[in-house]
Amino acid sequence: MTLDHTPWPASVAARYRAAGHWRGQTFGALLTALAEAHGPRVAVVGERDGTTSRWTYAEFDDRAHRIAAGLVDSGIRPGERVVVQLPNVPEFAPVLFGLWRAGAWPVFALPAHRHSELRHFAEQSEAAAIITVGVHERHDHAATARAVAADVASVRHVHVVGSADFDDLSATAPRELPDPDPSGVAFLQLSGGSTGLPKLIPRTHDDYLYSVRESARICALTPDSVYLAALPAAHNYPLSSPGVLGAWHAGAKVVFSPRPDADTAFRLIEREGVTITGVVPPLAAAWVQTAARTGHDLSTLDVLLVGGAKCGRELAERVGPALGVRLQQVFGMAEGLVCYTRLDDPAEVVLGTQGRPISPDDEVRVVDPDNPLAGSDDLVAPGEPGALLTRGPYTIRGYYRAPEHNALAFTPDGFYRTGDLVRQTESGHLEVVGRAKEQINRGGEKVAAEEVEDHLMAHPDVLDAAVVAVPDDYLGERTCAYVVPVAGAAPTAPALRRFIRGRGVAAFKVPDLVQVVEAFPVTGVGKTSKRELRVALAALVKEA
Ligand code: J2J
Repeated sequence: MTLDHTPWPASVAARYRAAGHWRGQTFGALLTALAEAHGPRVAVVGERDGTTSRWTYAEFDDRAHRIAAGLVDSGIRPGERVVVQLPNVPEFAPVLFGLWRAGAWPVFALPAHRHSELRHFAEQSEAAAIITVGVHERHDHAATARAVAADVASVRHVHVVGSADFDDLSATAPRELPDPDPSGVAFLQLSGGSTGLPKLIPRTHDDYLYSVRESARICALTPDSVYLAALPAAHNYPLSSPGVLGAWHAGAKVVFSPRPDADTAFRLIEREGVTITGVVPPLAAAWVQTAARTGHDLSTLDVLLVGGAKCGRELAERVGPALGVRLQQVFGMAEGLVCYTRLDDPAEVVLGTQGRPISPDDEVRVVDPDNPLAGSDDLVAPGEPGALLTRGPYTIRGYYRAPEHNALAFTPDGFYRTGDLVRQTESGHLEVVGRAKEQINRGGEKVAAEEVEDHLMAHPDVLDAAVVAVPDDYLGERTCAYVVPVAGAAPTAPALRRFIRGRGVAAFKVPDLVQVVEAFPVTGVGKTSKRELRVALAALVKEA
């Protein structure tokens, strides 16, 4: 039998259990324990359609039980996949734990995803259902979900939070359901991707709970902490680093911010006494700017995590003084490995590195950056930059249903090729110095070059396309699509951008710049040279 995912070797799993990393607890069981320990304390604050909800741990637990029972009654079986596309609404919390208690696997779509991505997730996972909202930020998510359901035969139900159907689900009488296997898959997270459509990442209860528990400890969360989910909570970073799950693990209060902008976030920080949150560098920069003129009292805010993309030294130095917080850099990935600077690290480490791994059992190898297939033995000299490989108690050994891709993305001895270029300091801290994957990091939002190229090439006027990153003061990087037209055609940049949008993709993937060129520079072997495209574009940007 071929498995859909690659488990850790039995001896390695036994070692992680013996070390106390994997404790055999499911997320459903965790919530039961939290409700017992913190029942009357507030767990969830969030707004939807102008109404604010405030649920205690006991209410959160009860809602999750009801939704689980409702899902099982609707025919959802353990191990079935359910695509979840929810913005930061309070229902995110009980839906997630309801799915876990039903034994179903959430597949985490981002609110920005559109038909093409949702359809891919549903097809790839053979999802049985989609859970979403109605109209949010002017997009009708329910309509998109229904269109996807019509396209993908496996999808039997679409549940829309806020609809009568969802109210029925949430009103089902709670009952005990069998607890799933804690060593089994709990959910599918999304990869930022570099080749084609995003890969699905199978994470287990055991491995993810370990990273969540340790993240909560490293970020010093206590029941008195208040975590603001400023970024979309389904993303691995606000979900788990330490994220909403880390906050609940500590018995803290989670506040869902409907949007990440400074005005919205600052209002909630003041109103709810937020102590900790996580943002991407462009957002940190915007918050720093707004802080100087805000009337809001941000004095409760103690820790600001910055990660998802490189936080430059200059920004790192401004964050603390401008916002009156302690900066914590975080470098993580949905595939596993997460590094933090520690709250007691010297300033030099906090300002100049992206931290060190969560676990003493995270294995990090920095290898020959010029050999894309370098193994875990091809190490660079200590302190030299190289390609980061990693293996450990919460880093996957393979993507979901992707054997060909896995053969490239993992070494034979199970290390994940992160595609990041790093330098490791003597103290073991990592500094991210670049990237060796065909991905653009647009202020923390990941764009796989090939995915956008494939969309462009579907246009009848386009012969060839190459999408590259261009430096950007605000986002760090923006996307530029180089396009070679078919003979006689003259596609324009606005038309191509419109075309991409019309194919139903997340707005952040629509190229920021489009350059129509006669031909691509080629390398010695006749391949499109993205490096030359980048150089050419840098020159163009300078001229402009
Ligand atoms: C440079 N690049 C970074 C950083 C991520 C915590 C934090 C972030 C993510 C995340 C996450 C970076 N400096 N500080 O899942 O749990 C780039 C790297 C990495 C990729 C992973 C978490 N922090 N990156 O961003 O799966 O290139 O996860 O490999 O979206 O983001 O992207 P993603």
